[in-house]
Amino acid sequence: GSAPIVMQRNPMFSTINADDITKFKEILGEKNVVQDEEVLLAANTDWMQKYKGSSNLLLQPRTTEEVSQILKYCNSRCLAVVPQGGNTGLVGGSVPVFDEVIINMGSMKNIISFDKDETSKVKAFVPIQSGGRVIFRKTTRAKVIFRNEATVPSLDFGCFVSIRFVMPLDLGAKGSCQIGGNVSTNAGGLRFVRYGSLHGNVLGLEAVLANGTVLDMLGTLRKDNTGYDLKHLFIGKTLNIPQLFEYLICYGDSLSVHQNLLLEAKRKLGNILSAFEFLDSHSMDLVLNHLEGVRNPLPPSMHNFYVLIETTGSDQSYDKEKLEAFLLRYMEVGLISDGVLAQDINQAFSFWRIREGVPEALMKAGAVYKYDLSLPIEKMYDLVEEMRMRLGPAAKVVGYGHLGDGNLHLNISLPEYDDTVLGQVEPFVYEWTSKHRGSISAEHGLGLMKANKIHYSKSTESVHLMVSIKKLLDPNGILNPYKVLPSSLTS
Ligand code: 2HG
Ligand code: ZN
Repeated sequence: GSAPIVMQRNPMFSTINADDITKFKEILGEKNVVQDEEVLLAANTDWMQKYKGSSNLLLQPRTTEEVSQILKYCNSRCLAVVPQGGNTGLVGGSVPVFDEVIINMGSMKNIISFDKDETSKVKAFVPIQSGGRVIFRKTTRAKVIFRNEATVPSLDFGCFVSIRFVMPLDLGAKGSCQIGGNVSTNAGGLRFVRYGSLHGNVLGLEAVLANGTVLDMLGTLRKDNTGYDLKHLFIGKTLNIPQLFEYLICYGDSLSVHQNLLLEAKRKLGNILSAFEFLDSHSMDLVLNHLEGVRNPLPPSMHNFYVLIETTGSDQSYDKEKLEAFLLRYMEVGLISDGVLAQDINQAFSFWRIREGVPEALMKAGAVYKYDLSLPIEKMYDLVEEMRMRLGPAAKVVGYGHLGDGNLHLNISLPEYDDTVLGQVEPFVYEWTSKHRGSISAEHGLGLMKANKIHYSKSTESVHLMVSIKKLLDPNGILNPYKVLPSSLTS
């Protein structure tokens, strides 16, 4: 069953005809104009199998010039498009809603250059998925060496990482997401607490506007105050730091205790702290029940919250000692009930597997309603508890996420999608968040799911300015329609 989103196809958009296909084949060559049913079915369906489009055409450009030509043509014909990267989005932003043409960016994956001194000028082209306004340049795939300098060739992380350089972004979807999608959606992820948002980590980009205009904003200057900073995204900057990682998983009784622990971690671990993640015991149970080979490294107990702490520093024995002392000290004062320090990289991966495995376990458990909220940390878990009370035994309510960033992933798991349950969840969850001055999307974006909910987090004036910007860059609204902004204002 899919989530019901009632929406009309915008009649302004044309539908594909034989001449269009001929034109696309002229631009891209026969084999990059894909009409194969199986390929289309996969590209029409999102990772959660919740949003399904009905596009009949997928295009695979290989250069900026090709992207530009496709868009120029689509714009002149008023054909709507959806740029698609790894299609790992969680809010229905990366798949067509109706018959939009899918522009698959997977062929544009070259690393053009890597400047070992400063910045990676790695370029390829990957689309904006949910913002849908520009298509930009950046690498998509590279062999990754990360976390303790272990080589993990099977992970095609959507960004460039090499020994001694660390990409300031890591997220659960690393195996299939693409850097274009990451940057275009300003993906948050697991290291935000240390490196901050991609807005601050991207030096430049190349963008193709809806009418095919190519904007070269590929500057690599650190300081440049000439006019508006139009790029505001893209060209990743890797950080030249030796990466020695240490990991601690620990648990305790209440999340408010873990909030204190976070404050202490910021104070005591300071600049080596690189992740502070949490999951509640309900999430832990899901992972243990649904994922093979995962086990709880801590002795069985009645504790309610788990926290995974990662540090990244330059002096292994010093960093390890620091983390050990941290564990002992906070066990003594009762903030932590028990904890385990990873002894090697495999154990570290097994800790991460628990945390990163929560969304996967939820998928296996059935249907999920996902909410990705920024909330004041001290209020955060109240919402989970209220929701649990509200829904009773009809659903399993779990809370996990990036505690270090005040980002809660509230997930509601049930055997199948159920409108009655949904009616109890929404708009309650948005109202609650708005009342506490939180954000209804900390990192996943608004996509299709929350396009009409933006007012819970943004003022009318701000939304109108966003609509004006969208209209300026994409006057016909062909780029990823129905997403992000309320359709009543954009069409
Ligand atoms: C994570 O932090 C991702 O694991 C996914 O942002 C969260 O599925 C979710 O709700
Ligand atoms: Zn997350």
